[in-house]
Amino acid sequence: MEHYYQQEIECAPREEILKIQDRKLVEQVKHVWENVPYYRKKMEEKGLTPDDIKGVEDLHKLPFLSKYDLREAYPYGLLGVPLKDCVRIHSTSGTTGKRVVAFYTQGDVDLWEDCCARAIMATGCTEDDVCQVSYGYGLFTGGAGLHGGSHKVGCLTIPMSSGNTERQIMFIQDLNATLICCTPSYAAYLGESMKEMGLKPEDIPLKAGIFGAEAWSEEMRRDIEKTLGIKAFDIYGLTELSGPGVAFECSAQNGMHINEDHFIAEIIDPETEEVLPEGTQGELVFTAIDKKAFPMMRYRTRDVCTLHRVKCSCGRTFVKMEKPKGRTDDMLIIRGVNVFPSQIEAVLLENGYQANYQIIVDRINNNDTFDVHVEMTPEMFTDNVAEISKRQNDLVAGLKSMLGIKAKVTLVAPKSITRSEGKAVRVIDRRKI
Ligand code: DLL
Repeated sequence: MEHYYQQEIECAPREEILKIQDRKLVEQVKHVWENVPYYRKKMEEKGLTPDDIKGVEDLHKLPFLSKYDLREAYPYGLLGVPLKDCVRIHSTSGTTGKRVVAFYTQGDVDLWEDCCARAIMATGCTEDDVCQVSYGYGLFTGGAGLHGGSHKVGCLTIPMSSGNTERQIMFIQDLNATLICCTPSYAAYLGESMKEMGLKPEDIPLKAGIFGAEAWSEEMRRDIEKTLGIKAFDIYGLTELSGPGVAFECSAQNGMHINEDHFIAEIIDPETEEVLPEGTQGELVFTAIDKKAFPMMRYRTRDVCTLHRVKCSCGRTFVKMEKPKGRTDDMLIIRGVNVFPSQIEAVLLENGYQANYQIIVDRINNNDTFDVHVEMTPEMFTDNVAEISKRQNDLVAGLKSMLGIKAKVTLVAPKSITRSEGKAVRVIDRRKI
């Protein structure tokens, strides 16, 4: 049986959702025009006033916002309400430059937690479940978002945060956690640690997991489902748009429903900025139509993705986004070829490896070098040189057929690549371009 948190809206006919979007967009444009001088100036530069935006069909006229604008307006320049009306901030996990600081009113927190509650119930979990939140708590939105959603559903919530893997497993067992929320790379690491402790999937009570905050492949999903004995669901979001829960996966497990009563999605060509038809791959752009403290208009996410409006077996009518392929700023251009870490990951998992790898790119004598370090699993670990060499060659061939270019593959010992409790670091780009 499919469970919903807000069935009426999640399954509303398209026309009804469009009407809601039209109304909210018009209101939001007025709100931003009156309260965010930074964006008003952008509209004026395009010769626009709020009267020009009568509904979703006029969305394409509005100016974009990007990371650049957030940096320029840091910290208060995009605030849509007086600071005294804000109750919370969160911040991105980025390591370079100024971080993004996002503000929330109580109403903004409320709608964000609703989105996370929808994601939790779409996994089949209800108030009868025990939800272990193993995303980081703090400035990162993962912990707070899923924690709030779990409360709204009425789950017994374990606010674990990330780290201390043995205690994570002990709590799952002792407190009967049935749902776990963390990054997919940490879920894979939990599986690995369980194996080492001699635990089998049937020894733990987990039945579902909600994994997001970084790109992960279908192969990795199958791997996690097998080692933890659960169903693994994707969840998408970003700090600028509140956090996790902008989109979430349902029982169909083939793409994430975007919460269209709160966010309008578009796909654009990142070069020409032209809006592309549904079904075409491009950069995902979001307009938040409810959020008042940090109202993002046509925000360029840099995530590369495709949208599909299809009838879903779960009954939800919200448009679906595919798993993001990567980010435009994550995409490596090696010897002129576009390479996403997720493509490399898919080849590794197909060949029986786990997602423990690192991509090292450099430029020597004007030529790009492309090295992939891959951990052997404990089962395949050997000192037989001929066998290692065969395995390496197989991976070189697999990567060549996926990417069209040759990589140097080095197999390394199990556990030699540093594990991450949050988002994994997959790429080291040493090129000085
Ligand atoms: O990662 C929010 C989040 C927390 C999402 C927990 C899901 C679960 P930021 O730190 O601002 O926010 O990073 C946002 O992470 O633009 C994507 O590039 C990437 N990302 C988030 N979810 C997914 C996903 C949180 N399911 C950036 N698949 C986004 C692929 C994802 N990439």
